[in-house]
Amino acid sequence: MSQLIDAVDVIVTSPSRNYVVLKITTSDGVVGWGDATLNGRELAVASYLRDHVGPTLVGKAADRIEDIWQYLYRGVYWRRGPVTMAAIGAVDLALWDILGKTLGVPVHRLLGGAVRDRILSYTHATGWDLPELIDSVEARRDQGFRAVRAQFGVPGLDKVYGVTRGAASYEPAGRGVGPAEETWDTPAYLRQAPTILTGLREHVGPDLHLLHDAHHRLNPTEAGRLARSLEPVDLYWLEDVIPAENQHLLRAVRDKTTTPLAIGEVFNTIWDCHELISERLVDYIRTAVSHVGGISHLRKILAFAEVYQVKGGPHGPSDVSPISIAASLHVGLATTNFAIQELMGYGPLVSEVFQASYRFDDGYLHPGDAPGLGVTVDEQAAARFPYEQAYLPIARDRDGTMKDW
Ligand code: EZ4
Ligand code: CO
Repeated sequence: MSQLIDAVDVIVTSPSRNYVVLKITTSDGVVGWGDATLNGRELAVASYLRDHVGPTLVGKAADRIEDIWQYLYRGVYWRRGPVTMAAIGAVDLALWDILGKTLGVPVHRLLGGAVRDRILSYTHATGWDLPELIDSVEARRDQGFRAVRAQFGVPGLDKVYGVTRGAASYEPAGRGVGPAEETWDTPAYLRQAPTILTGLREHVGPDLHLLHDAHHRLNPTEAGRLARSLEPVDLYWLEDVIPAENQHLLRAVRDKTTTPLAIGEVFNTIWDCHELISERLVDYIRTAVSHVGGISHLRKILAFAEVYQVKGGPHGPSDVSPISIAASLHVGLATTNFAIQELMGYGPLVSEVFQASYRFDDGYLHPGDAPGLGVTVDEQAAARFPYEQAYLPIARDRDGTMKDW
């Protein structure tokens, strides 16, 4: 006899960043946790779940995970999009968590079991100039990381997204009623990138994996030039060189370079990125487990990608909660073409709300063997950190024109 879904609750909490947590409780009192966080649009997903999804799930069998996914996707006229898919993702994560807890097994065992012992992980390093960047990368290497994303300042600019000056910690979403505004200069960036990343490679030697993120700011001509100029750096990947929705334009970038390309943290379904995969315009697909409709849908994307020798390297910044990191790691442990997991890391308050059983050791992550996803949420702690408006900064060219995010 299946357990029924008894209650669906939404918790919004802000332990230094805003997180939306979905709590599903079954008739037997089993609790499953899902992540519904959508950076800068958190309350839209909270309302979608609270007002439209939650009431329709009460009374349904909690172990019919795929059918509930289809019900929320095919059964609704309005499909796709980040708000819808983050909401479906949260439900999916919570239901896999419940199934694992009910059976007493970690979720990766429900996905076919481990195909690897541990999952390569990368984190962020940031430095305004080469000496600062080297310090930051070396500090990450001292922590055990074998793969590091390197972001750097651009001469003539005051600020660059994802880059700090000095040793300040970096938390990209600023609190306030609207986004901060920054100035951007593509020619100056294109001049700086090969200089600083070549210098970094010379310093760190050949073994450390280096990654770099261009945050969708280039056109295909600029992107091709950048990717080609970075070939001597031997990047693990170059990320988000052009706006992600301009998929077929990636061919122009591809044709100019052998630098591996990664894109897709803004995609929400397989229908958003199937051409990119089947035409092999990327080496790595970056869809995040919660933003792409959960474990059930990420598995389908990766199964499709496996056919084309494209690998998964999911988004994992501090704006997806530890519940998503755990879910992604369960997928990663059980999915053969899963390459690497981004782990930006969290501020100290986040662990007061989320207690995660995944572990980091020697540059690799493991989801742990706790039943379900292995993350619990302290609701009393969550209540101490009410929602605050917070947004990523936007960037404009020197003449005031908006840049792509
Ligand atoms: O800009 O998480 O790869 N990581 C990134 C992040 C994203 C933010 C968006 O919410 O690109 O820094
Ligand atoms: Co990115």
